[in-house]
Amino acid sequence: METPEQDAAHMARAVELAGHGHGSTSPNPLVGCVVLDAAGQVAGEGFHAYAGGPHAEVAALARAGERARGGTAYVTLEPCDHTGRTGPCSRALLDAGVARVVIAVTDPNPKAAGGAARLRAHGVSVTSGVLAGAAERGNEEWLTYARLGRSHVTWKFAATLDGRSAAEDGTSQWITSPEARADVHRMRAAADAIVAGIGTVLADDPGLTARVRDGSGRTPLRVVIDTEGHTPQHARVLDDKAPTLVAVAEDARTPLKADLLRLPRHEGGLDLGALLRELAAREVVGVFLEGGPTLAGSFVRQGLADRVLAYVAPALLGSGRAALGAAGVGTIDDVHRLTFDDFSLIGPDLRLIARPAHPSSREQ
Ligand code: AOF
Ligand code: ZN
Repeated sequence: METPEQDAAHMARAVELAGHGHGSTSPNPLVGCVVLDAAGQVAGEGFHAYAGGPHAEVAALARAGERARGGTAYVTLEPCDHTGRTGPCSRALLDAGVARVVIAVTDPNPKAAGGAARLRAHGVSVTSGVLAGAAERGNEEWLTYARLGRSHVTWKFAATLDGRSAAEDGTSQWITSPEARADVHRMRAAADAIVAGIGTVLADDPGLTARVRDGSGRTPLRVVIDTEGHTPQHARVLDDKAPTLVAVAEDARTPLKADLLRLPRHEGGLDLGALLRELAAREVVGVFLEGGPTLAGSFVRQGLADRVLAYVAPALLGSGRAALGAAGVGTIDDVHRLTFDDFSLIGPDLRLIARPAHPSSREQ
């Protein structure tokens, strides 16, 4: 049997493989798998590439062939035990004669879970929880969606070093570099939906489209948070380049001709939890929240900003609009504490990824 160090190393590779599916598996998870032969040599690797395609285990077993017999499989998510778009991976692992299965994270999807128990019942040795933290982070959007029944939110902003997203006169173009903006496009294209508030639509008339290059023909859904239904009929966000949903209050009186999503009011705006549950029902796993600060403040206040993606330019404004509007903090005790997950230089700018110190999606 492999040592805990070997388990961690092979699972780290499985987590890396899972990431290859980033942006193309929705509404399914990112999953990676490494299969060792009985002698402990890597016999096959696989990952889940697109919904409806082979699961990671099946892809890795296909590469391993007969060498899987008596071997060990490392999977970032508990193998499924159901027949959905494809057959059960528990069965595929048993048929291949795998002797040991190492799992990072338990499958929260009640329709598919049960693979670990099935494997154990058939005499396979099962180890769970290996490198669970890394596997959780790699698949956080889908895990939030599957556990909480709502879409996961990445709030993106660009700001100067002193945290400002626009100058005093409202001008805000090109705070960050072309390299940072290209990175934003990549991150945005991996989302299932792009969300903006009516303030941003009225001020900037953004198209909110993303250049998706995975060949799937997929275009992220555009969502405007527009409590009273004030989106101009000629706004670019209503053009035919991508589908658009305009979220308005249940009782909003609006002449707008668009796909309207009526939601309960909440604290002067809309109930954003209800929005994210409605989006999840439409198989939106991850949303990319852009603009503006008022809407972002509402998401933060309602505890619904799961990940913060900040592009910080080495520049100072000293006055002008803050990146984040009121977020329900009156005193320092109420501060929203985050932890940094990652930082990198993108051109001259700094990219920071942070998440709430007490995330809502993590199992307690
Ligand atoms: C995947 N890829 O590698 C694994 C999954 O839609 P289906 O029938 O393909 O089943 C999707 C469910 O299967 C998914 O929600 C998850 O619970 C489980 N495991 N899914 O798409 C994979 N291992
Ligand atoms: Zn499966």
